[in-house]
Amino acid sequence: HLTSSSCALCAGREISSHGKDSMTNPLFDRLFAKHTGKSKPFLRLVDGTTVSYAAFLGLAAQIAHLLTQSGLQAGDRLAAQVQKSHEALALYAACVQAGVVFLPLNVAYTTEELNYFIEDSGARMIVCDGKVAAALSTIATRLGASLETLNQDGTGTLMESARVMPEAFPTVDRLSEDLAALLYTSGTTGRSKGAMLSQGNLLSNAETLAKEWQFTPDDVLLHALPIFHTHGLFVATNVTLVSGASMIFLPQFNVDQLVGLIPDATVLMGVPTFYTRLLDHPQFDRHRASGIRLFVSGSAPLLAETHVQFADRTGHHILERYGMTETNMNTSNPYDGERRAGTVGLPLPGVEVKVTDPETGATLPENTVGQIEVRGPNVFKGYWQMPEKTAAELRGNGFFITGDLGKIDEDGYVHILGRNKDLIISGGYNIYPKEIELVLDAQPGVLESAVIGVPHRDLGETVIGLIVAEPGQSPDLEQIMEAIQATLARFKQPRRLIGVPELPRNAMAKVQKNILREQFKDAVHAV
Ligand code: MCA
Ligand code: AMP
Repeated sequence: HLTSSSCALCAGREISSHGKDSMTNPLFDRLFAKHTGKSKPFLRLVDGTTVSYAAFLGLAAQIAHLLTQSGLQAGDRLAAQVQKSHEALALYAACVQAGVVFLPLNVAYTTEELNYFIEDSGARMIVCDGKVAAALSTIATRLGASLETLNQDGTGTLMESARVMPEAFPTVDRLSEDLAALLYTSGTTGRSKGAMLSQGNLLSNAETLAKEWQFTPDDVLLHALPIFHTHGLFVATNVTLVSGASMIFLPQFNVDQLVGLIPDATVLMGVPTFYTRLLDHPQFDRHRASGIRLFVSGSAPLLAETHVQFADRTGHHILERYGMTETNMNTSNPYDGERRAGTVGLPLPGVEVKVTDPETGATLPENTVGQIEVRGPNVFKGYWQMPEKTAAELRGNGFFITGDLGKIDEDGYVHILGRNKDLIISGGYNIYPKEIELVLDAQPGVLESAVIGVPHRDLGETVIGLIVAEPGQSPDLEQIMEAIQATLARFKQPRRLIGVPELPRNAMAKVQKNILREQFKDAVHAV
């Protein structure tokens, strides 16, 4: 071993010997602490004001004080359903600094959905918008959890209490394998599973992506994604932080706003809907896009046609990558080199990808379709308190069975060609049919239902529900639509319900969704 100043592995880090890292909280140190005192803007907000790295870290420290003073300890869960704001992002940083496990929740979730996540995770603190505080107070009381409010404009009890705290906080010790976040993903049984992500999972992926995508402190990322999912929170934000770049931080996606701001940015990350909407915008052209060095797409398949149209319009080849909540990012098209339309590129450094036979688990040769499995430092620690589900998907040898079907071509590019799991991806949001079918089946007059995804020009896929009536009944489909509003988040609600006499089944009595998808492929036309 060389001295740390001359050793490439140790460059820039305080390391006494390899494997023995003197850093106390690797994720906080590598993402946040190294920016302490920097006056450089970290965020540019929609009103044009900026938040420097120093100010952001001061805010995070104040919140971290509040968390610990409220009794939260390392490893405790904090569930947050809050609108996108710089304070909401500082809450994430505060959790990392205080060693608290961050559990971000989609703002579209209903109270019923939230109750499940809060209860299942055993959250010790809930942070929500003031508008839903009353609805969540019952569960908070039952669990003995604190309840704080944070509104989109930064008002609410969280910041009221935090603002009087010191702007420096003694970072809580955490190890690389300690949990940093719990992100819920739905499941084929209809019961959501909490994916346990460690500090090391998040840090390794952020460092790999920043290097692969050649991020520098000069980059300005145009951030229009939500911050309660992997894409907006870990891919976009962590990569920016690890490279000391900055972000234009928009409260939500708005195509006119995006077109206006694109000339101020160097990178855009989005789901395919971002790119189809940009292509539909008359003012979006080569000139507007000329300052951008990298357009990234992920979370759902980008049609090869969109890739080609975008290249024709702007001269840019969108870089498509592939990831999951459980794994962060697995593959990416190359920054330098061919970005192959219709593929998700090559395995990231340190990540192994293989295609296996779903029956035997044997590795298949190139260009043969099978299930995609991944292994690497990015792969999660398992599902929260669900050892059987973890064992079913995460092999003892570390390979995670993704549920995606695909092949690896002769040049090593991964092609995703279908799903072994019953999943719909609408505008980048994942929807598990089983969860919706359970709600539909419980409606009066409904014998059974099947929920499928059908092609949608704007969202990629959209949800429809096929309803079989109980004998002699004719359920009111409009009433059913109304009844499900309180239970299911808006994005999960079927855009159409259609009555059918029966569902096609195979010899094993399993509903043949492929037949239904074909039969109803034109059931919903793009708005
Ligand atoms: C909004 N609505 C939706 C969706 N979004 N319905 C279905 N699918 C959606 N994705 C509802 C709204 O509630 C509204 O309901 C109606 O549809 C019209 O909304 P619209 O104004 O068109 O929507 P929008 O606000 O413009 O949002 C569309 C969007 C947004 C920009 C595509 O959904 C979005 O930001 N998606 C990104 C999701 C994401 O970050 N995914 C990453 C997950 P009403 O009819 O009542 O008005 S992480 C992941 O997948 C892995 C790890 C990965 O690889 O990244
Ligand atoms: P999530 O559960 O939100 O983490 O979504 C993960 C799923 O999104 C993956 O298992 C894939 O099915 C899908 N996905 C993510 N990125 C891509 C992509 N670039 N192309 C196709 N599917 C993708």
